Amino acid sequence: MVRHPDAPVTAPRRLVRWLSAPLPAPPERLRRGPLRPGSFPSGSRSARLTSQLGLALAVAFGICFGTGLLSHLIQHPPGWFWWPARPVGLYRVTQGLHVATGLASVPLLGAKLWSVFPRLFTWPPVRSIAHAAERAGIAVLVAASLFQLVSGVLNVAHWYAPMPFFFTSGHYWVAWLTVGALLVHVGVQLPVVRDALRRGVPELRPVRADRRRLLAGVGAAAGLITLTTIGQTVRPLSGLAVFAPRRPTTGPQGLPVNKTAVAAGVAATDGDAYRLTVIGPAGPVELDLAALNAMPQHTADLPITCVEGWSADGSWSGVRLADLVRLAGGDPHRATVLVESLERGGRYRTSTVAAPHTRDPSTLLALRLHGEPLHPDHGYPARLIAPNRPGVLQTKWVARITVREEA
Ligand SMILES: Nc1nc2c(c(=O)[nH]1)N[C@H]1C(S)=C(S)[C@@H](COP(=O)(O)O)O[C@H]1N2
Ligand SMILES: [Mo]
Repeated sequence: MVRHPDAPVTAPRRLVRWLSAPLPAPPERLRRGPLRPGSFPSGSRSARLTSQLGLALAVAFGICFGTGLLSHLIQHPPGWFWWPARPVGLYRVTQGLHVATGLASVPLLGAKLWSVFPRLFTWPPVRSIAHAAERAGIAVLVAASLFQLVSGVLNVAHWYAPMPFFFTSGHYWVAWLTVGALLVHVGVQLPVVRDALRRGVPELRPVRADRRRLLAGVGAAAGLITLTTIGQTVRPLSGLAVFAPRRPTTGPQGLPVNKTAVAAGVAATDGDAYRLTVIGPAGPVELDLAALNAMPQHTADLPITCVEGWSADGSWSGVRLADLVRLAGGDPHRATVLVESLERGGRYRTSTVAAPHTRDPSTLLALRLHGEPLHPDHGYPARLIAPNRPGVLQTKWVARITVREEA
């Protein structure tokens, strides 16, 4: 479109002009150290390298954000959200992807930051207001991305000391900040990326060789991290999971433990004195272990899938949750169930079971694992186990079940 020279300058245009008007440069004598021209002679850095790393990171961050958001919604479901009970291992896949893409992003982000590092010292530091805003946006993006990767790795490693905040909330809110800053960054840089990746753009041979070597190295690092950790959730690779904090077969009854009975303060639970209370429309029902064992028993092969990325298969048997709901006069097809633990405190002492899981025949109040009574660390005398649910919702040491009818 050709604008007539006498056409009036519109307000948005005036704003753009004002934002991109050159600001006075700082005095040249401040241009010292890394700010001097030619401070970064490395010829291996190129727009193409940065763009390719950026593309890989955008894919990894995109998957990581999507699967992370899903996990958050499953744990804190808003009214509109619905999560099915089948396929039973779906959450195992999505959460495995979340942790794997997050871990693989570590070398990708490292290489990406190296590739743009000299730009930290561009001169003049700020050319215009628009340029200042862009640089501030990048600062937010870098800080938020580093925060996400570092806090995620610390959480997987159970090292909470360096995190003076509740991990889950911090990781969740900063995820939005990261994605917002990332979208702005992609929007601004898209033309540059498109140019850099266009075929036929000449590239000096040594630059190309360096770029390929670097990409191969970063790819190998990401592959190695994946290979040595993914076995925590992909059983056939469990032998390779030397860097995974949890091996899927290490623990009592061949299953890892998240919180022990001692840590939860329930190690002294006496099976003979145990009573399960089921509260429903027909009033409260009390069941001891003999009564629970006298009910129809069912077996379900279901994984425990911890949000931290490990998962392990178990063969659980016990009473169907749907049968307990019926016993208390509820309708398992419509009922939501609140499950409460003997544990006195702790963030995971209760969980809510939505209707799709309540009515699922493989959702059990499990009394046995692999045919033996539950080990205290796995929830003796009774624990919830349901298909396609995060580990944090698989409440151990269940004491009380409250049936709530859905509208
Ligand atoms: N009451 C109670 N139940 C709980 C927890 C807890 O801290 N308290 N931890 C949960 C978490 S985070 C996971 S991953 C699973 C692990 O089950 P496991 O220890 O039997 O493998 O239990 C869940 N059930
Ligand atoms: Mo967990």
